[in-house]
Order: sequence, then C-alpha cells, then structure tokens
Amino acid sequence: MEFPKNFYWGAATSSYQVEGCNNNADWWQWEPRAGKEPSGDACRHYELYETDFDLVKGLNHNAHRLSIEWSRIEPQEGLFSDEAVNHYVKVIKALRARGIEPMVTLHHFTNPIWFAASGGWVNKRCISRFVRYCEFVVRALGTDVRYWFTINEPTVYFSHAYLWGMWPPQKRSFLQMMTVYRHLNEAHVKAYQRIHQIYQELNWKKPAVGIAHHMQAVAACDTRLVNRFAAALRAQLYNLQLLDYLARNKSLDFIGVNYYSRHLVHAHSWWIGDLLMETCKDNHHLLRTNSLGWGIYPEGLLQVLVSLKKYNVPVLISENGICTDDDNQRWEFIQSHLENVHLAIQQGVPVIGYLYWSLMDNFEWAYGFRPRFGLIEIDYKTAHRTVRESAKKFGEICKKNNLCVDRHL
Ligand code: IFM
Repeated sequence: MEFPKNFYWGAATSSYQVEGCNNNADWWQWEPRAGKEPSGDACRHYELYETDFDLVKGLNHNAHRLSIEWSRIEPQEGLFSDEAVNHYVKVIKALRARGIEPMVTLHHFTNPIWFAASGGWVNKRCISRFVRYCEFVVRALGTDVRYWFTINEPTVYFSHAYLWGMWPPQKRSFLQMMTVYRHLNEAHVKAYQRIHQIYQELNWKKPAVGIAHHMQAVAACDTRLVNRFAAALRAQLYNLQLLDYLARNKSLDFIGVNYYSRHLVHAHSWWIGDLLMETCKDNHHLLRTNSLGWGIYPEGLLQVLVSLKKYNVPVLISENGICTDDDNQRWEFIQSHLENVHLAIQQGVPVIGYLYWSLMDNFEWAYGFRPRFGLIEIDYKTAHRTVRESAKKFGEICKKNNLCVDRHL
C-alpha cells in the first residue's frame, strides 16, 4: 500500500508529558493536591532532546510534533523568558538539522500558574493572553516552523477540566464548560489570524495553522431508532461541531485528527443525558482493548476521516497510538490503523501524514506513568531509552512510504 508522495511520517509528544520539571504549570501544583503521581523529571526530554531526535532520525521519521510549554515561556504574566524561548529555538533547529519537519502545538492541556489563578479559560481575558503568548512564540520560532497546532484536543480539555472535574481546575459546571468551549474556539480563531498576519508582515512563506482535534468513532450498538439517532447526535456534537465553527470562521488550513477508540452508543431512553452519554455495557461487539481498557477499533479511523471530506482541507493524523505492555499488539495496532488511513486516501480524503502517539513512554496525565504508549521505552529510574521492535518496523514503513501488512492480521 503506497502512500502519497511527501507523506509526513513521525510521532508526537507534548512538553509537560516528556520534558520534566515543569514547575510553573497548573498541573504541577495540582498533582500533590489531588494525590496524583507527580510528573517529576518525566523523560528528561528537556535536556535529552538531541539524543531523542537522533533516535527519531534513525527511525526514518520526516516529521515530529511537539508542544511549547507556555508556563516556561511566560512564567509570570507579561514576563517572557529568553532562556525558555532560546531552548525551543534550539529544539526546532535540532529537528531541522536532521531533516525533520517540526510541527508545533502551542497549548497542550497545561497553563501557567498565574493564568490558572486568574480564572484560566473562564476569564474572558484568556483569549488576549493566549494570543499574546502565541505571538511571542511565533515571532521567535516562525522562520523554522511551517505547521502550527493552536490547541490540542479542546473537547477533551474542557470536558475533563470543567465538566467532569477530573483535571485541574476540577470544575463540574455545565455553564463554565460552555464558556471555556466558546473561549477556546475564539482563541483558536484569533491565534490563527495573528499567526498569518505575522508571517505576512515578516515576509515568510505562508504557514499552515490548524488544531489537533480528538475524534471518536461513534457507532450505534444495534439498529434501534433511538440508538441511531443518539449516534448521529454524538458524532455531530463531539466530532464535527467544533470543526464546523472553525471552518465557518475560515481558520483551518488543515485538520489534525487524534484518534484512539470507539464510542458504542446504547441509549435506553430519549432523555437527553442518555442520548448524549450512555454507552453499551453488554458483551456483544467486544473489542480487544489497550492497557487502559479503551476498545481498539481501526475501522473507526476510516469512519472519522471520511467524515472530514466536507471541509475540503488537508488532514493530518496528529495522534494515533496504543498503551500496552505487549509490543506485538502495538505493531498490529499501527498496521491495522494505517490500512484504514490508506483506504481513506483511496476514498478521496486528503491525508498528508501520520504521527504515532507517542514517540516515547510518558506521563499520561491523571494515570501517571503506568500506561506505555511509546515507540521508545523509557526506564524512568535511569532515563535510559530502548527502541521497541514496533518502532523499528514502523520505521521501515516510514522509509519505504509503503505498508506491507502481515498476513496473520
Ligand atoms: O497522552 C494523551 C495526549 O496528551 C493527548 N491525546 C491523547 C493521549 C493519550 O491519552
């Protein structure tokens, strides 16, 4: 299965999950308060990035997605750290020097402590604050960066942090969630416009600005009308509504898709709560699962990709991966999902790249370090890196731009 010419192959990380010692971030403050495993030194990627990028190069990746830690760049309101920005300049140059396309996320779940303390994403000022930070970063890094993701997984962020109370600031308020939803959308649009203005002003080649959107396959667990209706409603609300807004506001040069699993719909009644949330608990449609219990459903990636055709912009798989202690399972996961990416391309979806989540094992938020998502295994005691077999096999695909599926799958 040949992939298009110039296809981007690589992996993704985020600053807080790999760098270590991000002690100006709201998550850092929250971990001990919530009794969570501390992120601590994480993978020590902040100091070991050159070593990591040598591994990336050795695995034939031609693209790499990483995020900038806002709390390092702006540790106090309006005070920008030269040291932090110089660090990221070096990081981006280290990728370029190895012939790897850097793809940069500006917000990946964490906020500076001062920002969170003054109302975070509920405070209307969040938009101008975020855009000011983006402007600073883009001016500093823009000469070497073409692809920007403004915000990672807005829907995951606002639901976990403001509706379900699972992440800082642990709110459980529908109204606050809706405010944050609106603010994140507006922040994206404003940042999109500002980034384009900066590139134009400085006479740089046009950037590509998008979002990394968490999408789930949604399937009704049987053919009953209520389930089919609930599935269609959820697909619209969870997957497409945000993109519809951003597309209407002409702020998507590409769509980044983060895909992991399926949402199996079973609504017992027409009550709105059931329509929106209830999932099937029966043992029909059983799927194999990752180590966090998420069902593995490769066909779902095809389903979500096809649903993006209507936006008529390039699509980049910005995350797709599995946490497992069985590396064979990881390899099967990668192959089966790539088969579906290939099918989507054949069906006319303009997919331009595939980034595996994650380059290395890392800090999986409220779950701590237990889930192992990495192509590269991390020994957290010594920070020793071991390249997994699945990573080497994936590296062959990246090199050949071609997937040859193992027949036993
Ligand atoms: O680790 C996360 C990442 O930060 C955002 N997308 C999903 C990944 C796996 O849960």
